[in-house]
Amino acid sequence: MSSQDRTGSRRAKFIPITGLFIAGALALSGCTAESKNGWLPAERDATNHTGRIIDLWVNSWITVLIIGLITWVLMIWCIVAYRRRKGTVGYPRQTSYNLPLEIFYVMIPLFMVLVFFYFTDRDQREIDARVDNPDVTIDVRGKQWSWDFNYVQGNDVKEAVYDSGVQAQLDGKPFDKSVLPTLVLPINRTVELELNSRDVIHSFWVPAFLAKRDMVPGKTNYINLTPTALGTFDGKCAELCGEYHSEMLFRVKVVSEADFQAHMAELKAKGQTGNLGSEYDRNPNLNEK
Ligand SMILES: [Cu+2]
Repeated sequence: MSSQDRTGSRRAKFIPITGLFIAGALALSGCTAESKNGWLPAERDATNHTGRIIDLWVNSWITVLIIGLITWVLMIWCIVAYRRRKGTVGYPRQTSYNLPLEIFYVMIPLFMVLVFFYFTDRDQREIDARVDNPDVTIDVRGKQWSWDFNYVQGNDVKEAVYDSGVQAQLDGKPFDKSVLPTLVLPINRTVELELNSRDVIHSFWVPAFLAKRDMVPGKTNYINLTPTALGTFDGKCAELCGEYHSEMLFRVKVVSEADFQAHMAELKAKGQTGNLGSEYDRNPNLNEK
């Protein structure tokens, strides 16, 4: 067999293998509901932000996979095409200082980082923008190890009311989620959550909303969103905050406007009027106003 034939048969083998690899990658990334969401724990329409976050995540992955594929193919090609052949002696030709090539491989990654930066920054601004005059303002206070939800008087809250939670009891027995403190939100209304802590650093996290933000003593952080799907979602503290951190659970219930008003009336009927504000914070140094 001549050397030309050998190269030909090798190439004939290499192409189907590469094809198989690409087809396999595409099949694995097939279009299940989970893969369309980039395996994030959220539906596109949970809030006004979730679609945007899912798009940023999925498109970033598609981009890096394409870049990865090009890089891997080039690497494998170099390894195969320039491998040491039988009968070769000594070192291969040593090269250095290829200025155009060096500029090329500095500029391309820099360009990619800037593109990622641009889209991340654009979406983050959009997500973090505070709405003027939100329909519902809720002062959420994290405490070791539960939550207080203060519905602050405003457009959709006729009278200030509160709900105060106690920590979940995770003792290994089947756990009844209905006893968890529940943040009730009306669908399609603008919501501002004022995130505060009564003691140590906590973190407000609702996976289904793709929203998580630290609650720092003495500082108010904000989450602005509009829930756009009815449902009940799990929430938890996402910052190790002491012995019973894992029991610092809550739920978010997105309900109709009528059900929201019914919940406000229910809290009022229980006598839970007014708000449990910073006067109940545990760190006295932070209460100086
Ligand atoms: Cu916590």
